[in-house]
Amino acid sequence: MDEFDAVVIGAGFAGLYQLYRLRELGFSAQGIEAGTGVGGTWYWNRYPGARCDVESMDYSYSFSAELEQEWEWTERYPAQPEIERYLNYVADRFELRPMIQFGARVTSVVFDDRTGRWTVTTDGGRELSARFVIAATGCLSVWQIPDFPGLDSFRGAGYHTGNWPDEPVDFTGMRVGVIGTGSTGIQAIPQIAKQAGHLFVFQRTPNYSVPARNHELTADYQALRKRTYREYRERAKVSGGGHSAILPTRSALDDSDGDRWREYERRWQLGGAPLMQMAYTDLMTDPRANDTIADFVRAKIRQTVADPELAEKLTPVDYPFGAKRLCVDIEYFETYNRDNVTLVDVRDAPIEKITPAGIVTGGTEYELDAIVFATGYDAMTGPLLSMEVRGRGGMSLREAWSAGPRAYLGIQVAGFPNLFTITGPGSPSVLSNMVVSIEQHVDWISECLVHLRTHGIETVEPAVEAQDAWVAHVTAAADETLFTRASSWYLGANIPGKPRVFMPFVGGVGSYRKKCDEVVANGYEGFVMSARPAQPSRPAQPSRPAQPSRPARPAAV
Ligand code: NA7
Repeated sequence: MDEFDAVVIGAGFAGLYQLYRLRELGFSAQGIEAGTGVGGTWYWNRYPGARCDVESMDYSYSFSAELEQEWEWTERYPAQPEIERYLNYVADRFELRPMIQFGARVTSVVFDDRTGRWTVTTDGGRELSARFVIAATGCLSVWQIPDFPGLDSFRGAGYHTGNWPDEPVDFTGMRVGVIGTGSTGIQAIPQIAKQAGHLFVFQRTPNYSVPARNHELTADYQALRKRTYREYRERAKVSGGGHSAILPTRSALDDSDGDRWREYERRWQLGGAPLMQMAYTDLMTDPRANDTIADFVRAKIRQTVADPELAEKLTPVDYPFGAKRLCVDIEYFETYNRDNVTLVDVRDAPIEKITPAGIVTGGTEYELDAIVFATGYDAMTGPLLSMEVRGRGGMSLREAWSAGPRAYLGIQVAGFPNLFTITGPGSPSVLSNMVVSIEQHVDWISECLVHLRTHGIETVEPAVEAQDAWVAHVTAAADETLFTRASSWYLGANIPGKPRVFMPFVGGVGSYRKKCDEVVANGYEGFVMSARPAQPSRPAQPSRPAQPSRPARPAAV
């Protein structure tokens, strides 16, 4: 068996930086990546229109000042190919590629109580032994297709946006169906509409979306940002969402109707999600405040979509603005003014089945040449539970999480010593600029490993009480907001049978970082450290009685 200090699973933003840090600190490390190249999310999501909804100069590593200065971003919001190029550049520049085995998927991660080491097994049958396992598996990497009757019978081409072919797909002249109008559908629909003969959009829930106002970056702007990068990065670290948007100071209800509307309009013209979400302090906590911005976006949709009946169908009415992930688009609502686009509302008449010829809903069969499933992911827990993870005493992660994820700070799970989860459930993760949160976790984990080495400690894992308290805090924080008032993937509501638990931490990256730093300053408060692998200072048990694991999710095509 190959032996390493650490195995890092995944070679996206998180895995690459983690490998870099481990090597710099003198740990032997092996990366395992299912794709044939680096990139993670940005390797798999090659669908037309795929673009990050965080600005490029924010959505980039800060760990290397040289890298920051060398790399030239071309657009305000980076498209998938540009981010993939960036991550390839990083892999080459820091010589990370030789540390990674590509085309190998980790199937199991099993702890040996006797030796205190983990055995990591891949689908190719390779076995690795490591003291530490670091899951850099991403939050949105297990794509999901609902179990539509007849799914396999479709004669045309089927694509999930999160598993897009390497080569561009040509939809010219085709009758194409897109299922799903989340962030992904909203990005793909305008692009596919430009190519397809006819596009049918199957929408169950309309979404709030704000314009990106994407544009090329000027040399002057880049130079300015590069000169002030340090100051800017420090601001992002203590912010709410991990980017430079100025934090609001006023309640939406402090302004007159006219002033508030003008403020929303000003921000709408500038474009992007943070500016809208950061307009006022209470948009995500006070329903009256939220109504003001929801009404503004609804008015914009009605203004943009020429057919009033169609506009109503595209207007979200029954959940708060921002409670499902706010979408950022390029001419999404405008696309419905095209003659070759039809909205099929499947809220009241759900998709009944997929036939060899197309999709049936409301008794009508829509004949299609291709179906694009923009149907989302088994978010946050899915990537970890897609592997067989067994900790102390053979306890499975699936059992430990049968009532929802339980992790301390989103970094570690009681009973799973020396296993770390980058941007795991209970951390700001998907509610933040992922790169900022990833760098913070990687730095924290790396420093923890150095601490263990310096003090001759074999294992680290959370104390059950500390984990319970953190999970309760994450839930209580979410309950104080409007985030829990929508059926979203943040809550696991998109996966049949998944426990409804609000998974990310809503408290913002600044306060979360402070908490993580305090934990370290207080001697890794809440963590149990042991000099010997076989006997932890206190047995770690799952904090709730084990329940039967939920049924496996339907197999995706
Ligand atoms: P999302 O946001 O989970 O969106 C999935 C979409 O698929 C959403 O509109 C769903 O409608 C729709 N859906 C799912 N199942 C069905 C069925 N059975 N029938 C009709 N429509 C269905 O995934 P995305 O990929 O768009 O975005 C994920 C994240 O990736 C995104 O937020 C960014 O962070 C990047 P629903 O709303 O459930 O009614």
